[in-house]
Amino acid sequence: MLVQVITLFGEMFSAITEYGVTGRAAKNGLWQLETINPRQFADNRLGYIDDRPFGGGAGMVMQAPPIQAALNVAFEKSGTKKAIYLSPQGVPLTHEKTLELSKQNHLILLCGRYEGIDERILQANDIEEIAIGDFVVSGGELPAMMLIDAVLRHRSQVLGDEQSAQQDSFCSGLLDYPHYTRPVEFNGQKVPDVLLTGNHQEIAKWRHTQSLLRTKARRPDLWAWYSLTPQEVQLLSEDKSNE
Ligand code: 4G4
Repeated sequence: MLVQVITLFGEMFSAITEYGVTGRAAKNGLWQLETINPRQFADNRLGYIDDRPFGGGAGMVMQAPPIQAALNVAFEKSGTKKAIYLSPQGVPLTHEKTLELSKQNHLILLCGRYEGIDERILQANDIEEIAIGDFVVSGGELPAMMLIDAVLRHRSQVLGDEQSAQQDSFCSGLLDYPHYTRPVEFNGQKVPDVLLTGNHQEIAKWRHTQSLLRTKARRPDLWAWYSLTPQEVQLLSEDKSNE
């Protein structure tokens, strides 16, 4: 997969090209990053690509011409004409969207700084505006890295264990269950007994119940849409903590 990112701060992306599972996947040639700095298309020797907003107000706006030039470089090389703009005004990113994007061979991401980019870029191109959450950060780079990481996790060779992406939270529409490892006792807290029994069926039932209880408690939005199977209704009715 070729991921092209239009950014003023390409160096930041070493966080995903050099570390962890995404870093190993890059080293193994499973994906490739190309950053394009719109500064190289500035109309001035100092490389400024921002200007004051028409209509006044605080902050600066990224100018359309250097962004369009950078997009054109990405379009040219990848043979695609679609791009994604990470912005607080975007449609919220979901598990389903990351899965859909993981089936593409190319991704082009546009990272805004200052107050964002000139709106005419969004009108003149096939650009999907995506938000990773209802909060604002200083630039689109961190959101872009989160999107890339989430997308790469769906590609089968990226995670060592083929099963883990499937087992991840959200595949089922439920939050993940709690995890424990050695030691058996820490700070006076013991690992739940059932996990030490070796009874795989009981362990699976306990984990499933924990996922249900957590989702109900923490994510009423997900819970409202979740339709319980008869077995799940049974699991919840058997759980002592849910009376
Ligand atoms: C576009 C417009 C994305 C991009 C304005 C980007 C949060 C998200 C940015 C800005 C972002 C998100 C600097 C206000 C960069 N913040 N939730 N910041 N701002 O996905």
